[in-house]
Amino acid sequence: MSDYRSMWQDLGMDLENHDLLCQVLPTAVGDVFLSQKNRPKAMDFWDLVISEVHGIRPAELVKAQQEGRKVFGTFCVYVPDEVIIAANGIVTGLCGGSQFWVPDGEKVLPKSTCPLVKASVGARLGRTCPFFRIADMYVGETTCDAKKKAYEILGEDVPMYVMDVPQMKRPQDIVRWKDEIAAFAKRVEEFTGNTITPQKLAEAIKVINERRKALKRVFDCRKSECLPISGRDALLMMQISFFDDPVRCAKMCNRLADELEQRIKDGVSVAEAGAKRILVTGTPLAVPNWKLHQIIETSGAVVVCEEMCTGNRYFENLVDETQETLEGQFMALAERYMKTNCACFTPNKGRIDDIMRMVKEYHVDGVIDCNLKFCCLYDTEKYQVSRALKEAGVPVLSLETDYADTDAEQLRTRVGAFVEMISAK
Ligand code: BJ8
Repeated sequence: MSDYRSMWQDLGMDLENHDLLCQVLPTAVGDVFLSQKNRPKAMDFWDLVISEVHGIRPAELVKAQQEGRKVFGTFCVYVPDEVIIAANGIVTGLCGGSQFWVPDGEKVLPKSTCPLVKASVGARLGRTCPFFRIADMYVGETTCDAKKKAYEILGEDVPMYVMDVPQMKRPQDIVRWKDEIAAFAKRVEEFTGNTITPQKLAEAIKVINERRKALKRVFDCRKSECLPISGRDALLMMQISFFDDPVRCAKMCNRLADELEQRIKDGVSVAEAGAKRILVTGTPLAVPNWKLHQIIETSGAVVVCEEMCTGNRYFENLVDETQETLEGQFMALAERYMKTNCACFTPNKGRIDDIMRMVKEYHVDGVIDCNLKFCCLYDTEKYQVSRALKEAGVPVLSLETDYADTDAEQLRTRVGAFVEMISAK
C-alpha cells in the first residue's frame, strides 16, 4: 500500500482517528469481497480502488486542484454532474456509509437522524474523510428534511450550494427544475472561472451518458439466469462510480461487461444452483455499507438488482444529446433527472412501476425493501411497495436497519426465514 500520510496531514485530517478507520477496512474487504469464489477478473480494478479508497482517488483530486480545477462534493443523484464537468470541474460523491462517522455526527444532530446524514456530517466534523476535506464546494439539495438541515451545518465552513428539488413532477415543476439547473450552472461558472458553452455541455452530456450505458451493460448481465457477478461485486462497482473519473468508470464497466457477457456465453455462474434471486430496494447503500448484501448472499440467495440510487436510478434514462442551445440542454437535463423516482416526491408511483418492471426483467423471486432508520420518506413508502408486490404475488420482506453491526444477527434470522419461505414455494 502506498503512503498517503503526508497528503492526509496536508488536508488537515485527524490522523490518529483516521488510522482506526483504516484498520477495519482491510478485514471488511476481505470478508465481504475477497472471500467470494469465482469472481470476474475485471473486479481487480475495484478491489484496488477500495483497498486504497482514501488514497488513490483523493491523490488524483489533489493533483487536479493543483492544476487549477475545482472539486464539487455531492450528496444526491439529482445533482447534474454534466453541468460541473462542462465547466471543467470534478464531481465526487460524499454520502457517508460507515458507522465509524456516526458518533461525530451525533454531536451536532439529533440521534433520531438517519445514519446516512449523521455519517456524512460526522465524516466532515471528525476530519476523517479526505473527500470531505478536498471538496472546494459542497452541493446539496432539498430532498429530505434531515439533509436540508444538515447542509446548514456543513455549510458553516465550506462553500455550500443547495439546489431546490421540486417535490412534484407536474410540467411546471420540470420547467422550474430547468431554471434551477440554469442557476446552478451560473454559480458553477463563477466558482470555476470557466464558461459553460453549448459545445462543452454537449460533450459533458455525452460523457455521463456513456457512463450510464456502461453501468447498464453490467446490470443487463445480471438479468441472465446464469448469473455472472454477485450482488456484492455489482454494488461495489456502483458505489465507486460515484467517486471515480466518469470516463475511466465507463471504460472499466465496459471491460467488466465484456467479461460478464462472455461468462454468460460460457455458462459461468457465481450462484449456487437453485439460489433465490433477490431485488433490493430502499434507501441508498453508501460505501462501505455492505451489510445487507453480505447477509443475503451468505443466506442461500443472490442479489440480482438494486432499485435505489446506488442502483438503477444512477444509470437509467439518458439525456437527449440532440439539443444545441444551453436552454434546450438544461431542459433535456431537467427532463432526464425528473424521471428519477425518489420517495421525496409525491406522488411517487413511478418507483412502484420501476420495482414491478425490474421484478420481471431480472427474474426476481423475492424483494427486500430495506430502509435506514429514521428515514420517514422511505419508511412510509414501504406500505405502498409491499401492497403492490403482495397484490402481484411477489414475496416481500420489509426491513429497517442502520450502520451498526448490532442487529446483524437479527437481520440474518429474518433474511434466512424469508429465503426459506420463497424456496419452499
Ligand atoms: S434521490 S434517495 S440520493 S435524496 S435515507 S438522507 S432520504 S432520511 S438519501 Fe437520497 Fe437523493 Fe433521494 Fe437518492 Fe434523507 Fe432518507 Fe436519509 Fe436519504
